[in-house]
Amino acid sequence: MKDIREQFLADLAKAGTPRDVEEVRVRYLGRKGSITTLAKTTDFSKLSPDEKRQFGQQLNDLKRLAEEEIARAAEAVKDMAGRASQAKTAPKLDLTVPGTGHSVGCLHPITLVQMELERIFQGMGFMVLTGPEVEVEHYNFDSLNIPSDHPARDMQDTFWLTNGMLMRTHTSANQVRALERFGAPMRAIFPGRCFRYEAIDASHENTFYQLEGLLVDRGISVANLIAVMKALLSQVFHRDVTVRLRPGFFPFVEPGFELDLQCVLCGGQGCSTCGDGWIELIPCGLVHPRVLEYGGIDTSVFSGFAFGLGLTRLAMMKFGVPDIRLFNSGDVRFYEQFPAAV
Ligand code: FA5
Repeated sequence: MKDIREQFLADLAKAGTPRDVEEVRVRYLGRKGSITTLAKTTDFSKLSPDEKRQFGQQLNDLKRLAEEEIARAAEAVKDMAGRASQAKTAPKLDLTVPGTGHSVGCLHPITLVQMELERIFQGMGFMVLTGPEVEVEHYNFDSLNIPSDHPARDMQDTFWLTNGMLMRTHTSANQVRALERFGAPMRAIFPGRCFRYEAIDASHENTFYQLEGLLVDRGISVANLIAVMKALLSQVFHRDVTVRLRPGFFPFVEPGFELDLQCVLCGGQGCSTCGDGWIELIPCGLVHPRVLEYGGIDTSVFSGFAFGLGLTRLAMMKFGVPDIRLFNSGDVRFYEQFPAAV
């Protein structure tokens, strides 16, 4: 029994896999295993009662030891096998490999300029409002003194929806909406996306941003309009820029102007972005009385000015972007070049 015990422990110590352990179990505790055979083949009748008791107890002890040791060994090799297969599939840790780092998102350059303008206009007491991008004809055209037979409609090629609505062609569509809602006096800006069926080039997109401004109060004149435009441009560019004001026609203003910015890319020499050295930036004028009336405003008391700043074009000039198509390109290498805030 002593020999069997020692041999059993030695065999078990060598068992390194679940299969080895099972083999040892069969060899000692199986039907023909040495411990089982010893119990079966011992002729108890030849033993004295004392010897019987002693032998029986030792045999039981050996059996229990064998069972316990096999159970323990089976657990141990199972753990080892699990760890080994995990180690095979787990990625190896190489501390010398350069880290991947986190890529930090950044604000879109148009968002940066929009936020800056909102700050500037809020400083002058303007509300920041928004309106729908899918608009009804009334607010985009008719209430702005552009009836359906007016040639001015041709100036803005439009995406019509099958239900008669349209993708707004300009943020001026917000004017009468706001007048109806807030009345006069009021001052607000409306940044947002506009859509036109355009031939695309370096300075024209089919989807671009404008920032509309509307101020209605008592005794508003062109002098107020020019003062606000000057305050705006000096704060946006943080330096002197050359502008020119020339007459411009829009049915919803009277008189109407075009405020052009001398191209900051070529210094006014003329380039592929501006053409003749000037960028049309802020059409503006005094709000046409008919528009005020559409908004329910008493024109004998109130007058106002409005402007429709090309936000995308302003971002081009501010950051020196030569091609408008880059803004909608989705190219991260372009976006990454802008500051986190302005
Ligand atoms: C208008 O959209 C008028 N609603 C502006 C206005 C508002 C006039 C209030 C008077 C009073 P215009 O079509 O010119 O006007 O567009 C205004 C500005 O939007 C342009 O000066 C230009 O900077 C920008 N813009 C127009 N079309 C595009 C385009 N396809 N791509 C990029 N920017 C454009």
